[in-house]
Amino acid sequence: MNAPTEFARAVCPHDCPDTCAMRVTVEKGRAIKVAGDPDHPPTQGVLCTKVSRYAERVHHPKRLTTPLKRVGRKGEGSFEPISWDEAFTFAASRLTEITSREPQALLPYSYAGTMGLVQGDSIAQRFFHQLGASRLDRTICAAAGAAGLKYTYGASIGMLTEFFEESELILIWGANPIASNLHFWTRVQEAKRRGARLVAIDPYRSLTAEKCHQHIALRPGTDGAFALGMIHVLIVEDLLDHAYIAGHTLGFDELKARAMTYPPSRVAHICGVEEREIVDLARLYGKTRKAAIRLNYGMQRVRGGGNATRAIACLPSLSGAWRDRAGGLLMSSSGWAPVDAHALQRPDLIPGWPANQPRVVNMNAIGDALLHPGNDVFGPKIEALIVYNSNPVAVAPDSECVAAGFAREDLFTIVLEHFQTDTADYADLLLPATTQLEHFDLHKSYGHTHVMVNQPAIPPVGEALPNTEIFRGIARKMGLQEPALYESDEEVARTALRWSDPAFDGADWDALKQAGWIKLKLPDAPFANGGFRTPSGKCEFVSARLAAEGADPVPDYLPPHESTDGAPELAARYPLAMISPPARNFLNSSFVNVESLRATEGEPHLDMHPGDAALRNIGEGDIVRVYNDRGSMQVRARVTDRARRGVVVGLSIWWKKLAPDGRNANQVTSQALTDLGGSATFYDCLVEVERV
Ligand SMILES: Nc1nc2c(c(=O)[nH]1)N[C@H]1C(S)=C(S)[C@@H](COP(=O)(O)OP(=O)(O)OC[C@H]3O[C@@H](n4cnc5c(=O)[nH]c(N)nc54)[C@H](O)[C@@H]3O)O[C@H]1N2
Ligand SMILES: Nc1nc2c(c(=O)[nH]1)N[C@H]1C(S)=C(S)[C@@H](COP(=O)(O)OP(=O)(O)OC[C@H]3O[C@@H](n4cnc5c(=O)[nH]c(N)nc54)[C@H](O)[C@@H]3O)O[C@H]1N2
Ligand code: SF4
Ligand SMILES: [Mo]
Repeated sequence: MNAPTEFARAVCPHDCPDTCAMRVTVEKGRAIKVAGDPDHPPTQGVLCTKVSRYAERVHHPKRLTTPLKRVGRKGEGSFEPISWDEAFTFAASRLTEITSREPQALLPYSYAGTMGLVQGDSIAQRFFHQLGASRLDRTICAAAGAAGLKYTYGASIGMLTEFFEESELILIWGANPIASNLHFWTRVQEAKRRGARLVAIDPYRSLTAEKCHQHIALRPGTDGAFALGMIHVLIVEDLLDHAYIAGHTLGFDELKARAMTYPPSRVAHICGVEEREIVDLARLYGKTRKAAIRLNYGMQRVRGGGNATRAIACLPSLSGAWRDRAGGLLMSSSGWAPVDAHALQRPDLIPGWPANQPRVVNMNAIGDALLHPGNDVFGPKIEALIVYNSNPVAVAPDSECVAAGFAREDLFTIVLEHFQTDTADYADLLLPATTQLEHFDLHKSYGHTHVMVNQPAIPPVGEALPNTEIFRGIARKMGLQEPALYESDEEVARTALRWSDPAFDGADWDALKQAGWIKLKLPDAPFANGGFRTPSGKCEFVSARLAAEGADPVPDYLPPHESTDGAPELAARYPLAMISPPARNFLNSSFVNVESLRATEGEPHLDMHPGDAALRNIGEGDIVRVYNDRGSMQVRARVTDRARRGVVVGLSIWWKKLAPDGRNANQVTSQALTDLGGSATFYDCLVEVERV
């Protein structure tokens, strides 16, 4: 007899702009199929390949199913099962001992393993705040771009994704949507059918770039110069919307003065492209009414990422593209959602807040923070670390240093995970967390403008618990009394949104819960009549806030830390610029352990231009060593002109222990930060490559 089949509605939790609605087929308490919800407009019934395999991940034989306590050496990954009561007691006694001496000796480390507002940073943040622990600056991905948008538009807001279908010109800039923003690519396909021209700006001929009409393969980290060159042409050839500039922007004269120092001849030299590529694109852009820019995070993982974002963000305000709903720019839509971060995370629980502000550790410098404690830069030594929703030993830059930090015998580390990742190997206490199919959550999106509710579809696998419940369990054993720590997941979700915001159009929590999602009510062309969220209400070419912080108020080009201009001596020793953008079948380091997806990616590769390969006597399929002063890894070379001359590309992020040599691309990346936002500089990395 067939078991009864149930269907549940869920939301894809992954760090992806698409935030799909999922329908889960459940039989006998197991998820047997996960599919895209045909009723959800952004999802259109389709999931990407990875998440179509979500059931395989949820019911993977290697899911963590009980709490585990370390028995072997640090990093060895040997554990024995213990009960939840023992786990909570152990965690509470160690954390009480450490934080009663020095609260800031405890540091959270988390990112976007789930984008859910509840399982992401609600009870967890309240817990750390209540203890007065160190705070983490969550900067590993998008902080430079977010800062660029904040100083220019006032928030992470931009065009509405659906109207790209009507655009006549789409610049796909530092973005690879076929791999990392699939549902946006569907819109682009529609625009193409209607006659739009597609231009990719990317050092690599990505899956997306090869499908565009034109591909401009500039050097990594030179986008700021490219944009200033375009601005130069727009000004010199008077392809400007003077009325828009006069009414809705601030600082045109200062921007003009800056752009005049970037004639196309100079820019061509900086970017390693032809002069006419800049001039022709600027002309086409300036003359097309419905000109849209899909800017994405690939271009801001370099020293000048914040300034480059600002320079590019000026373009639609110069041309007046904002006047049409199919014109403008989208980097992130996350700022449209009226989320009440204060209510979610309760910084007021910090003892002595707001006078007492515990130190902030930038997550990109976790290696240095763990290894070089006690100096002025990092304050008190970090003695306890709780990692959740992240896999830093694989994903954080300068991995040699990160792993050495995690290996400290005097560091007490708790890891909340689905699997025994590279990071979990270093845990003292490894706690099994539920997946999205097993817990409740609330989501906004950074690629569309729906707010969505995730309902649990199946009971927890093994003894797994939601992150929220794990933090409540530790708090209870520590004797913490604060009621905010013990609110239920749904209570947390209910207070997470500012319902009075006009974008909710009178809807409330019950309406959202009932419907599963709400589309925010926003104008089709958000800045057609100005209305930016900056202090001036204008698009700020010149930023008084930046000036007040002692930074350059006008966007400029900053050469990469690691480049001939930025560090000539280093560039002489390490002449190749390495970028390591996401592989299509992984999601950061998630899914690397799903066998079918790993099989599709094959093995770690390095794409290298035939000219660069010949110089080093490297042939297709050779095993090569990629190295610099920070470390090295071995991968298989693919000799291909997908990589431009001088650039090597290693699609990422492999679990180290599932790579043939036990290493990954972050062996060579650096802890240096961006100009604005303190973001990571993964694509600002010089290496040399040799045949093994
Ligand atoms: N399949 C899949 N999807 C994902 C992810 C994943 O791992 N796998 N990760 C998710 C996450 S966390 C994020 S942040 C997004 C990332 O997705 P995107 O925001 O699209 O960013 P990246 O994929 O890092 O880079 C996009 C493109 O930028 C190019 N690029 C690198 N350096 C430069 C540069 O200096 N200038 C320019 N113009 N281009 C450059 C890269 O070659 C790449 O093709 O994707 C999300 N979606
Ligand atoms: N070389 C290189 N390095 C990079 C990048 C790159 O392009 N190149 N990209 C960077 C970027 S953009 C980002 S965003 C970061 C991403 O780095 P991370 O945010 O660390 O992302 P993942 O590697 O996917 O690891 C997320 C982990 O969270 C776990 N997880 C998921 N859901 C839950 C949950 O509900 N509870 C708990 N406890 N755990 C959960 C997953 O099992 C997974 O192991 O990596 C960065 N690192
Ligand atoms: S990873 Fe992105 S495209 Fe894939 S299902 Fe999730 S939200 Fe959709
Ligand atoms: Mo990211």
